[in-house]
Amino acid sequence: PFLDNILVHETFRQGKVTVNFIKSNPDLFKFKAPRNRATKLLNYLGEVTVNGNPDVKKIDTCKTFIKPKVPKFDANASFPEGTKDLLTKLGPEKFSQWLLNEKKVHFTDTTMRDAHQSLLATRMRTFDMLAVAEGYAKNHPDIFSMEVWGGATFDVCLRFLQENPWERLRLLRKAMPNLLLQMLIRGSNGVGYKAYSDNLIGEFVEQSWENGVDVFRIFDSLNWMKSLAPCIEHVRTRTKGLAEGSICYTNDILNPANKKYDLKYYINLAKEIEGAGAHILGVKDMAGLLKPYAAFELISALKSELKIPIHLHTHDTSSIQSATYLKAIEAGVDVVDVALGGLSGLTSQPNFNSIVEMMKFQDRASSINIDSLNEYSNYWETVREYYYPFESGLKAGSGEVFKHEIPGGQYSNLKPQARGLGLEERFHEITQMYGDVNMLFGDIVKVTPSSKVVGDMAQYLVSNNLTIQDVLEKGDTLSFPQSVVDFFRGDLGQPVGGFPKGLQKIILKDQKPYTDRPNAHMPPLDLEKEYEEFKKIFEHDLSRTIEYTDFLSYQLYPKVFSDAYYNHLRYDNLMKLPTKNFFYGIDIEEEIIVELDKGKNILITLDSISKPNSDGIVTLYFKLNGQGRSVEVKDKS
Ligand code: 3PY
Ligand code: ZN
Repeated sequence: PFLDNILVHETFRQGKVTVNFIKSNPDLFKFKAPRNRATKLLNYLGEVTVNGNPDVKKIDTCKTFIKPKVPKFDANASFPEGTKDLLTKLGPEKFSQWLLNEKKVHFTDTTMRDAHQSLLATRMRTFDMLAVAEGYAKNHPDIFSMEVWGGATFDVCLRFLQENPWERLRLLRKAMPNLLLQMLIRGSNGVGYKAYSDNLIGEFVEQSWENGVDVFRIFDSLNWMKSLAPCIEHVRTRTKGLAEGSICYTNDILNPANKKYDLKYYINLAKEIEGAGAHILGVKDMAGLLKPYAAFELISALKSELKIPIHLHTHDTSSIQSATYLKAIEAGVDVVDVALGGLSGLTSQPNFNSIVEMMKFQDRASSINIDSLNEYSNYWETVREYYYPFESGLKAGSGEVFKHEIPGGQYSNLKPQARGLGLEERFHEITQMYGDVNMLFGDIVKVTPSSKVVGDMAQYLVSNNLTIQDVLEKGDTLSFPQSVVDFFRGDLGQPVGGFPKGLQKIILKDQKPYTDRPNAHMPPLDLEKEYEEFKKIFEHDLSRTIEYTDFLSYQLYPKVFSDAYYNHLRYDNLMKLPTKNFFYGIDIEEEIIVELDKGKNILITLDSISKPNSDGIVTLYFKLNGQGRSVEVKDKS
């Protein structure tokens, strides 16, 4: 290919080659790779069949899968009008008024974001979503919104699923053009774990809107208004979408001993969020701590104090959160977050299907077709089996969540993490320590990324057999996890009531903390210049077109993006493979159809696999559209 590039080069063809020809023409090194996509996919299938998917740590050899049943829909019918059409017609301000005037309770379906983030370590693949997205949008036009993006899905898409999160968004947008698509954004932390330059977050918000997001649920992991407000402003000024500024709920407003996070605190914060221009107020109960009677108090007060609609989110870790929804609905909440039955409950959201049944024949009942909803729940129940290695192993709801206050998504991750550290049998010590660390830190709001700091500290203390007392007495001799040091320096902002000063000194030692916005220390990114630099690094293989959204992925997660990019060059777009084959490879005589492009399908079958030769090389004999193809793979076992 290098010679080809020389032969077609303008300078060469004009016979003007000098000694510096190669040095001064770096584009000679840009090779147009053959677009042999099917071969690349066969190489992947060969690799994963012989050596496994590195993300799947434990295989159950007895496991069998049932083919998921996709509920019927009319592919030729047009999409019935839904909330997205209404937003386009009304614009965000009037849309918000429309919602406020609705009598029935509305639903956000979190199945494609928070539900699998909280139950299956965020591993749900676009393939399984796309199989039902169009039918779901056609059969359920009365759903308020589909939460499909943001939170941890962005990182996990690239890091573990080898998918482009922007492509997921665009495909879902196309498949559900009538419904509002919703994302979760961590204010100044975007979809990452640290603060980013303000102009990068602005750009990210704008591109999220351009690629399909309508509702931006914005929160700050410390409920710090200074980090929330700029993001609300980005949505207002750079998109025509809805800014859902959110309060993160912690502690218990009905506990008389709780002087910090009482009703007054939440009402004041909510008013500030409304004042900053939010179109909707989100009440984000990330750990599922909002008990039923507290929900009635809180939602009633918010309804009487605010002029914008209220959208409630919870996790069913304790298993009593449907009672919370009942009381919140009685108090007038406008929208609640639910997950389809097959992916609901425990650390996920309450059961959509059952909540719709609960509201049947009531004043605020919704018009959702429950029979169809049940079919989609069954679909997800079957699909869920493909993801068995990522199940957390939790079997029942736990009242202990009211003690340790661990967010749903983190709780289900903590168990595998403890296993990884060899601390599985001390899991309950870790959860208890989490609660103790929270109190040591001054009772902070705990949600990504502040929750990670508390989790890191709890695991550090348990694994080193240290106590809270040890931290206070000999903390100056201990070296704490980096995330804890960064947090006490002010890198995630300022917690409610400030940092406990004595502890801050113990943790920071000689470092100086700061109290302004972490973003204030970051100069704006020179987007144009950086994009050009980015293209120089990545635009050398034309089999993967570089897009501006890739540049944003790179800015948020440089290493993760690079790895995913090179993986794409090697194996092509793995999003196209069925989930069973992506995680577990292909069986002998199994047939798979892969749609490379619209209407362009390939049929793959595996005929046989050789024994490893003396170099450990295994040959897999495939048929690709009936033609024999062999692939060689080094057996790493
Ligand atoms: C996230 O930030 O990913 C969350 O889901 C927080 O609750
Ligand atoms: Zn959540």
